[in-house]
Amino acid sequence: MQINNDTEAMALALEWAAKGMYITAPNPRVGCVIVRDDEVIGAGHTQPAGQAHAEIQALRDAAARGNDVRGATAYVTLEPCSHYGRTPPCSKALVEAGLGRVVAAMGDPNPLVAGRGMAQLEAAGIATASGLLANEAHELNIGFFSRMRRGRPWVRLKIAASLDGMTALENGESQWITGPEARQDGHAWRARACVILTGIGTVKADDPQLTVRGIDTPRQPRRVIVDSRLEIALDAKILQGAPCWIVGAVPDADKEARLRAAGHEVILLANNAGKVDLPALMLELGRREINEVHVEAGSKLNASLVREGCVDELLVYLAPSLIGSGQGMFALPPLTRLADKIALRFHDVAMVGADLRIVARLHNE
Ligand code: AOF
Ligand code: ZN
Repeated sequence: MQINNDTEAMALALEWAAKGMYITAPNPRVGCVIVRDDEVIGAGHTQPAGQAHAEIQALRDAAARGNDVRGATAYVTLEPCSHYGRTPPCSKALVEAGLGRVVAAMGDPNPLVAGRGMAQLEAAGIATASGLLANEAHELNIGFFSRMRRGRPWVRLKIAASLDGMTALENGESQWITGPEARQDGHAWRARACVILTGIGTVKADDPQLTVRGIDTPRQPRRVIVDSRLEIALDAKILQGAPCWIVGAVPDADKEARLRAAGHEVILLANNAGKVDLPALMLELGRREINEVHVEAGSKLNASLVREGCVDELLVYLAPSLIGSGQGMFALPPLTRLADKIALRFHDVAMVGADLRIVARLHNE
């Protein structure tokens, strides 16, 4: 494949990074492309944690193809690591392989790296550059960056609604508001998250599984249920198949023991009102190396999460239909001053099948 300039090479490295979408967590998805004389001579992406980083994969690919990387340019979507973590430093491997130049899309905010990767390359006489297609690289690992910089995951809240903002009829019926393409698209967003979060209200009302279906992924996100009084029934569908984390506020030795005996973990985090302390939960998820949280919950938990500053992004599918009256997206209290509104910023909009997909942000990572 002919590479005409640095931007084309980095765009290709980003494509490689995306191949790691569902497998690298808690590590970031990184891609690496090695180019010599306008030809790609090696490429790779991050493997599951504990296995090779993107740079090592690309070096191995070049070697397997009999290509000499000495003097070549490596394009990486993240600054090469400089530390001994689960794996040895990529900066060292690049130096030893004799690369001539390394271009990174952006720096690694991991305090263990934070500029030292590029510095080590420069100290070894390798030419470096950083900042090419940085926005794209940032979007790909927004959860990892959030965890590194803020100590908490990037929280994305998904809603499917009619154009007039109803998520269900008054009788609770909600199954097919949006079309099949939007539902499948929703599964891709679930798949990239480390955690799928819901509330006991949704478990009781819908008994959802909240698993990823129809996506080629080796891993199911961890399911987490906010359930202040540990009311969840052991035969709830969400509790089957894999250990869940149940987040309560009110201790109850019997209920805790029963959930634990069934293989689940109980996390107790109460606020002053005797409810789950949601901001504390997000910090706890950050400590557990959760990068991206995907919320699918009802209007009450949605509202609490938004009001308590825990939501970074809304992923809203709007169907071309009107329902009139029913259940809303957020059970927020009425405002008396428009100035008190929760302000968003539209980030992206697309048609998905017959539906509209809107990504709106409350925060920047
Ligand atoms: C890279 N290339 O492909 C990725 C990097 O425990 P380890 O050794 O796997 O290191 C994990 C850290 O390495 C991770 O927190 C992040 O800072 C960086 N990720 N670095 O050079 C890669 N995925
Ligand atoms: Zn590395």
